[in-house]
Order: sequence, then structure tokens, then C-alpha cells
Amino acid sequence: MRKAKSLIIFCCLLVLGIVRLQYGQQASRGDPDKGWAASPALVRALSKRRPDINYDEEKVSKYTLPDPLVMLDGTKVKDAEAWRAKRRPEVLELFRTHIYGNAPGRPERLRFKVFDLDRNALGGQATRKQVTVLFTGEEEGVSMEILIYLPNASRKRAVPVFVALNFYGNHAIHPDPGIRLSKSWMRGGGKGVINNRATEGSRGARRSSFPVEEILARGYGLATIYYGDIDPDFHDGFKNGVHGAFDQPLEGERAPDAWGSIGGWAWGLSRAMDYFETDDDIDHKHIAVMGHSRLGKTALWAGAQDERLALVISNNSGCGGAALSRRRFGETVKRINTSFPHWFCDNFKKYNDHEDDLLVDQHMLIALIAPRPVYVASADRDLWADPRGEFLSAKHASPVYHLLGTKGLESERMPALDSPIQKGKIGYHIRSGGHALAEYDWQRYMDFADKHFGTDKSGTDTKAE
Ligand code: GTR
Repeated sequence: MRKAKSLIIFCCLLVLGIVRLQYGQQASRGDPDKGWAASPALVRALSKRRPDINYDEEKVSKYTLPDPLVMLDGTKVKDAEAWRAKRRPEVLELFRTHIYGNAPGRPERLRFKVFDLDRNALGGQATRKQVTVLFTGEEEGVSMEILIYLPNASRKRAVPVFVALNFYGNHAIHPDPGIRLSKSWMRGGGKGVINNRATEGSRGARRSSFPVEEILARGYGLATIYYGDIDPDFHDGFKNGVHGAFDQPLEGERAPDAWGSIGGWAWGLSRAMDYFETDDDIDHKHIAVMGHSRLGKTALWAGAQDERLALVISNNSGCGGAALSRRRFGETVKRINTSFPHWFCDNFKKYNDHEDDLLVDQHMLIALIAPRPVYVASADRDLWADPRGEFLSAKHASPVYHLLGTKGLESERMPALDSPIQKGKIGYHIRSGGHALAEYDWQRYMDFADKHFGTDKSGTDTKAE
């Protein structure tokens, strides 16, 4: 009898617990009919921790976004022709002058050296290649290493490839002992990184962000590059990396619109694209560029400038990436320029606390990618990156897609958690969890690429173009 009583009490407590859990989850997800809303408890906690930062939707002041379809002189952009010939170049120039800076073109003496080719890597699942890109053509000059895995099961020789910069060296994305250990300078804090250098202990440390086997199984190749090869991520007055190699400051002074680090990393992605065009195993017409966080900002900027990049993906890119600057929600222009003075060009600092003076906002960065497919992804707990600002940016880029005769982000409101929108050429999701590049994100990016590249599991074309 006593046993039965305690069983009943236990069951009641269990039901209560489940109800509470459900209720709690709902509270953080917002009203399902209204789409995602930040958890009020999280907003309270973050606001308490950082009173200088706004995490409260109610406190976002009114702002007016510049219209991507109105020229600086007030002329309306009425057709695709005017967008391509006039407005697109104008917008691109505004981003170059005021935000990311001007980068040089492809260096004349650029050279590629394939130093590793294993057609039986990862137990036979992949072909692994490693390539050094010599930016100045000289062995001792600044260079980057590309690690490439291509699926052996693909029925097609040339496969579509995801290219992504990484934070801790190519060897950190997978424990494959064939990957060359990075010798470059590295930020501290990474597993197995000692005195800013990688050690054997760092092999595979970032594996959870790069589901290599899953990518291969879906018929895609993966190419990755350590971003610090291109430009080490610290402020040294632009002496090291590609800036040191290519800058020509006038009387020692850098121009206020000279490229920053994001400009440098994006430039590196274009040099990777130069290599892909020479490799017959790679379908260079179907390259998707993907980046997380600061590298998400970089992926968008690379995709905006280099139209050879066929699909562009921003994972939790936030301020200076997909998020609208004018919302001043989470990280702001002033905050980012203060913490990372080397990421953008000097002119961008003029907009610290003066976001409304910008002649562009980040929806126009996405619009520069039109009509190519672009995917923006946020994370529920990543309020620093302003998920709603990222969504709105994708939405306000849509008129340009419509003008070009295609669909943009076809949704008026934010979706619920983990409910991707993939109807048009702009995809969007907000994943449960925090600031990260998760397997869930990769799977959605591959779904999106399947749609736009027409790839099925075997890497066979399923879409007529
Ligand atoms: C943060 C920065 C963000 C984001 C992030 C990252 O510290 O404020 O803009 O880029 O770093 O790259 O991990």
C-alpha cells in the first residue's frame, strides 16, 4: 500500500516536472504563432551582466533603413539592368569605403603547390588534398594552406564544395594524422595551443564544428583554411599577414579605406576560389562559402564581392555581418570597433554611436549577393549577435531578389526555433542553443545546397539549370 502511494506521488511529480519543463521551453520560444522571441529570463540576466548593452527588444529605438533600390542621387532602381550597372556597384563601393576597406586584386605571381594527394583518405571515403597558396609566388612569402576532402563515392568527378575558414588550424577540424599541423600564430584558448602555437594535442580539437564524414556522405567536398594564415587575428598595425605583403601606405600612412582583417580573410577566400578553378576534381561553379561568427562576416563580404561564390552562408555572424547595425541590439558598431580595431577599415569608426549616418546597412550586404542563394542562421541564446537583426536584414534584402525576378526570404515574421525557412533564395533558421557552428546548422546548409545545386546523396545532378 505504502509502495503504491509513493508510486502515485512519484508519477504526479513527474507529470508536474514535464509540464513545468514544457512551460519553461515555451516561455523561451515565445508565442508559436508569433515566431521566435528571446527568453525573458535570458534578457534579464544578460542586461544585468552588461548594462551598457541593449538586449531588450522594447528598447530598440526607431530607425529608418536605407533603401537598396534608391540610388544616392535619389533615382529609383526600376529594373535588373539598373541594379547591375548602377546601384550594385554603388553599394559595393560604399561597403568598401566605409566598412571593410579596399583590397588588392589577384596577385600576378600567385602560385599553387599541391603538397599532398591521398585518394584513399578516411578509410577510403575521401580523397584528401593539401595545397599551399603562395600569395607572392615566393616560398618564403605569406601563404595559406587549403585542406580539401572530396567524396570518393560521388558518381561525378567534379563535386560541389563547401569552403570555410577555420579558427584553430586545418589539423583541428579532424584527427586525420595526414593533415599538416599548422605552424602559424594562433590565438590562445584553443585546446592544445601552447604559446600561441598548435601542438599535436590540438589535432581534431574542433571536430564538432566540422562533420567531415556527414558532408562527404551527402556528396559534398569540404575545403578549409586556417584564417590566421591569411592574417593573424590581432592588431599589429597591419604589419603581418597579407597587409604587410601588399599594402603600399603613402608616406607610412594607411588610407582610411584600406582593408582590415575581415577584408584580408575575404580576399583569401577569393584566392582559394582561384585555386578551385584549376582543380578538375572540384565543380568550381558550385562552391558554397560558409563562415561562423567573425568568419560569417567574412563569408558574407567575400560572397558580396566575388560572384564566383555560388552560395553564401552566414552562421551567427552578428554585428558587421548579417545583423542590422541601426538596431544597436547586442554588439554595436562602437563595441566591435573598440574590441577589434583591426577588423574593419578606419572609416567605420566614424559610425561609432552614429549608425544612422551610414549610407548602407547590413541588409544591403546580403542584397549584393542577389540573385545567388544566401543563408543566414542565428542561435536562440546568442543575443550578442542579435538574431532578430539578422532575420530582418535577410528580409530587407528580399526586394532586390524580387527585382531580379526571384524569391528572397519568404516570411513576414521570424520562424519558431529549429524551423528553417528555405522557400526562396534566402534561407533562414534560428537553432536552439548558443553561439556555435553545430551539426544541425550544417545539415540545413546541405539541404539548402541540395535545392540550389541540385545535388543528391551520390553527388548526382537532380536539378536542371
Ligand atoms: C566576438 C565578437 C563577435 C563575433 C565573435 C566571434 O567576441 O564580438 O563579433 O565575431 O567574437 O568571432 O567568435
